Amino acid sequence: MFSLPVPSRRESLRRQFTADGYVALPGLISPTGLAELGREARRLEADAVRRDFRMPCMGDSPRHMTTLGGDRIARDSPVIARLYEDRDLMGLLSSLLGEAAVAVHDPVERHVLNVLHRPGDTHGAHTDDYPLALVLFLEAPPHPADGGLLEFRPGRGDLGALDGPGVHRVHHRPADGYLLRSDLTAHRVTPLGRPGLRRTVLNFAYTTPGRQGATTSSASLLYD
Ligand SMILES: O=C(O)CCC(=O)C(=O)O
Ligand SMILES: [Fe+2]
Repeated sequence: MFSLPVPSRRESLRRQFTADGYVALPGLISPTGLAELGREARRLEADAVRRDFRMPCMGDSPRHMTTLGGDRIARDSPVIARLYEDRDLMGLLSSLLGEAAVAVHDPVERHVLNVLHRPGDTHGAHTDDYPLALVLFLEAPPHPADGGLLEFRPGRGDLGALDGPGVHRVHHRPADGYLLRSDLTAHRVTPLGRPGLRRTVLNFAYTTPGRQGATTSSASLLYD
């Protein structure tokens, strides 16, 4: 399912991750994995819920997207639930973090599906409850000018930093992944620019030993 970076590349990826709180993992999903996860996501999307609101605990930043929480995903997609606990994948994440990465206990937040599919759809500014977000791209707008870009500000957890200098803006393609130090790095997804675009991701959240429990109400508002 995954084409994991070879061990000899991991030290330089770890250094990038430590420096920026972000590391790109292009082509992380194998071609057969992308086909299978795409089928799973299309099936799951039928039960996903449209969300249009502002997130009170995240500076009233906008959410315009369709989501499905992890408890529903685990029930309806054993493939994704198994993949989340893949030993080789968690080994990679541990080596990039420089300490053990472990599964999140909360069944809602451990793996979620986020679909942006209407013009203006956006996942507004926030930080996550858990330290690691592995985001897997199943669909993405073809061109950076179409929107759906990840914006983040290395080393800054305050959401206002996203409107200042030093913001990184990244385009991803289907089958790409990235790892984000998501509790300490303010991030958001820019609005889709025109009709006909879709951006579908799975977000796998991981934590460190002994650190469990949500710190904000944001996940319950977005996924319950
Ligand atoms: O879709 C993305 O690239 C970011 C997702 C995200 O930030 C989240 O699910 O918390
Ligand atoms: Fe996030």
